[in-house]
Amino acid sequence: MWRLCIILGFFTLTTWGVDRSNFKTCEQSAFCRRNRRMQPGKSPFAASTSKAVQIDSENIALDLVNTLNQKEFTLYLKAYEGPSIRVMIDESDRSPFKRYVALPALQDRITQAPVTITSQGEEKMEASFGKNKEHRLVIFSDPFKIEVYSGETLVITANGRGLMKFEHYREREQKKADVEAEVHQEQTQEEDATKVSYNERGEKIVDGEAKKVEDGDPPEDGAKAAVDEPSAAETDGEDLDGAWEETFRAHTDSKERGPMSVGMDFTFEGFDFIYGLPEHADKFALSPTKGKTDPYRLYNLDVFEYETYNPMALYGAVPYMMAHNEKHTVAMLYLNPSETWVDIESPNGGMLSSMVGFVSNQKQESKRETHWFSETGILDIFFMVGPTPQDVAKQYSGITGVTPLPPLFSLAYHQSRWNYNDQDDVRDVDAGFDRHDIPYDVIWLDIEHTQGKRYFTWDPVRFSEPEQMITNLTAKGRRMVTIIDPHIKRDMNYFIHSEASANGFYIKDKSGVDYDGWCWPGSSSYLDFFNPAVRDFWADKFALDQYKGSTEQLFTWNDMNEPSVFNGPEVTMQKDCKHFGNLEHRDVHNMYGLMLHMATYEGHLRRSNKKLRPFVLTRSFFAGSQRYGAVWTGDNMAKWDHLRITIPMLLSLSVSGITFVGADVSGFFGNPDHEMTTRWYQMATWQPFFRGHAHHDTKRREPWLFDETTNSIVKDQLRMRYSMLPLWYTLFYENEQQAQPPMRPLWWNFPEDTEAFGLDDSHLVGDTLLVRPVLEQGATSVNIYFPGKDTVWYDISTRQKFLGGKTLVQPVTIHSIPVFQRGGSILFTKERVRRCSALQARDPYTLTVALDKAGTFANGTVYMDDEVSFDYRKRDLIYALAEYRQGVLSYQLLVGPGKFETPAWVERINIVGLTELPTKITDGEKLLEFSHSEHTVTIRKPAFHMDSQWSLKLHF
Ligand code: NBV
Repeated sequence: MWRLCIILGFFTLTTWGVDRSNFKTCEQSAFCRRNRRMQPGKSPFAASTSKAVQIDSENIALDLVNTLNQKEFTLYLKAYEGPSIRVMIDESDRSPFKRYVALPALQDRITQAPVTITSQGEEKMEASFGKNKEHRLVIFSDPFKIEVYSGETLVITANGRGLMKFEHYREREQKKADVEAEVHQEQTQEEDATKVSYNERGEKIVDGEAKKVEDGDPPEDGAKAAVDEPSAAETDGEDLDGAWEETFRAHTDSKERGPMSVGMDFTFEGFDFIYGLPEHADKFALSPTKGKTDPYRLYNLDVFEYETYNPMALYGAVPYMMAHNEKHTVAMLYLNPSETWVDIESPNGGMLSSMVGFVSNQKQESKRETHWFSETGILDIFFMVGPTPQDVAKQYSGITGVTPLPPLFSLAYHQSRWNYNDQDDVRDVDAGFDRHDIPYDVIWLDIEHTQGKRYFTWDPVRFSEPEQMITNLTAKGRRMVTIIDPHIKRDMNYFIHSEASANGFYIKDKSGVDYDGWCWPGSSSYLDFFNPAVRDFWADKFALDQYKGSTEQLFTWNDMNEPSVFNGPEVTMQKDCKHFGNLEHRDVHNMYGLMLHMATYEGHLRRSNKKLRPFVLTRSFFAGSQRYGAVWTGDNMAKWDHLRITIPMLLSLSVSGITFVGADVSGFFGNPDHEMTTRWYQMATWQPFFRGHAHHDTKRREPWLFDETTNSIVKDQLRMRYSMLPLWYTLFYENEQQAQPPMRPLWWNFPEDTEAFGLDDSHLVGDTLLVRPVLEQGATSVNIYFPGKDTVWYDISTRQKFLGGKTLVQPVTIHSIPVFQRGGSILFTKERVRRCSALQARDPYTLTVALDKAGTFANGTVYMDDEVSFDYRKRDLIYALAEYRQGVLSYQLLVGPGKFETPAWVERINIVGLTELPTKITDGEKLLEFSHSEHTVTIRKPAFHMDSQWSLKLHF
């Protein structure tokens, strides 16, 4: 009963949005308080730079000491191809406790490269890295700090503000004395700020007395949030309880290993714009937090009805940050999967971010100071030195990997709902799309399709013939996805549970028995995916003879993998739970979702004997999750601010390596009106993962249920998406090859265009399209920024030309959103209307050649393969380049075709942006017919083949 009350309480209390009291503030987290209270100053750490050792050509080591307590640490330097450089700081080998290094986030084959000590002495040492040793890293001994140089430019300083903390492991008896000594030292460094706190009413508590906070007097140091029972003593750090045990609401976290936190400051030198750090429902360019809000929190949580524009934690975490200015792009990965907070400060309160034009005059002011701290683990930091966004993405992909090319159908439109009720409902929805001539590829089944929330089973009444149901869809070229969550119903008659409990495959609670938490099936246990045997066990469950009723065309959706535990602290698992390998849950929390995703992906691989490409969607993620498939932004709402936040959320993910991303269309909770539905479909048409999905309490939303106008716009949008599938598919192939995100910010391809740095309302698709969705209710016009001074842009529907480097106000109607093709690009589309992507496979292509400003040049690539298998890795594919140069349009294969065959041909070529009309167009001796309108020359049926070279010539 008490459990039911907790669950009902959780869902009813939160009817109007997130119940913030379910989630910790920094002040309610002991290690966050301890770290955030530190004041910049002289770091107590010293490095013995003169004794640094070149272990081999790829590894350097040196000792560090905490001069306050003489505790010893080791710093390792490693470099990787790309290049990137890694700094690992851990307790010295003599420590009795081995801390966790988050290796599963890294890709299997991570190629080390030389890093060489070039000078060393008492004060500092230098090491060079990079192909031509062009980059370097300088380590200063006392106080310890690190400078990272990209070429000759200082780009990142680590511990420059002396905020490094490394709470060494200590045996229990010793612990209190050690912590007391440290806290005493910190206090002597701290100033009066530590005596300041804030109570629930937002009143300032100075030396224990409450004072009203004046307007414009923001809380400092994260103290805004209320403490359970705040006392001046506690916020002063004199109370050490939090280091050994802490209580949040009804949950007490026993910390048998005591204080283990680590932290460090990183200053991005010369940068006013930093990005990344998903997942937060916040602006794309990250805002200063210090003195304003809580730090950005990275702690994977199931946040019901999340709020926009704040730094609260959400479902996933990528501790990755990118900094960009006109000359440089750099990034860092702070590889730590325990709870992490990140404070951001800008020397001038972030004013420059909003005054972009000002940036170049104020170079000396430009920097972003960040402070990262985690509950446990080591300091393990990778620096990517750029200098371009493209370089950074490649360097980062060398470490955590890329998104493997998805099967084509998964880039098409998905129709989901919690729930499609039974197999008749599935049949009707499927038929509805056909009846209304609307394309779609995949229908999804949520938790109700199972027998009592037992994953890998089917409700015997409502889904009595699953295989038939799936085969009916597959016969039309469509697919199905079912949800598979990681909480396992504790029912001995359920095969997954009986096998898992017999094998000891569950996470244990602190007393060592199988953890029992409350989730959809009721009392549930959670598989320990950190155990390789469990991942194996799980992967085998996808075999067709184990997952009864499944077929190779059934794909998977992993939800609730933060993990979500309804009666757990902050709706997740107790941190003192125990995993395989002597790990506490706190050590690996942010990676649980990744490990499930990994095991599910492996299951898909195995069931087809590694022939077919998996498709697995996950809600929770970590650095490296891109290797296993797609991510969506969880339970958003049918509200305009949620529609708006989708762009910055997906951009943050995309630049952080997680590129196959989307959000529920048109908001999971609530009932969007016609306008919002329209605007959401128009926006999502241009985002990587495109799925309509809704809560069971919402009205049904299959497109034909909308009013006539909305239905017809949505239908047009879906057809537009299908016509653009060649573009998406090519971009995802290029993403696997070159690590460039398909959905990207404007500055990615216009890195010097400062106007683009702070934009949240538009994005690029590849380097070809500029998309400016309509994000405001009732909008009749929008501001559009066209990047690139020397660039021209063509409206994809009117072909009207716009000059880059300008913001224009453009009228909009409900019928479309502004989308432009870059002058200088060639776009490949498939224009025939089909019911699903599989039916387009043999369809002809249309090429739209949008000429550059001079009207003389354009190019573009296209990719084709069998759309489902891994044969493309044997080069059975076509990757081709079309190029227009001074009147000649040529098409040549860059890779392939190998064994790949296609009858696809070119049915139309549009050339936009010619300065004069051609007198004739020829293909060798042959004359090609063409027509023209104001902006475009169109060649119909040139009948070129897509699997061989061709060219044509325009004569003027
Ligand atoms: O499985 C039910 C839902 C699902 O539809 C949604 O997409 C997930 O984000 N799930 C969360 C659990 C319940 C949410 C209230």
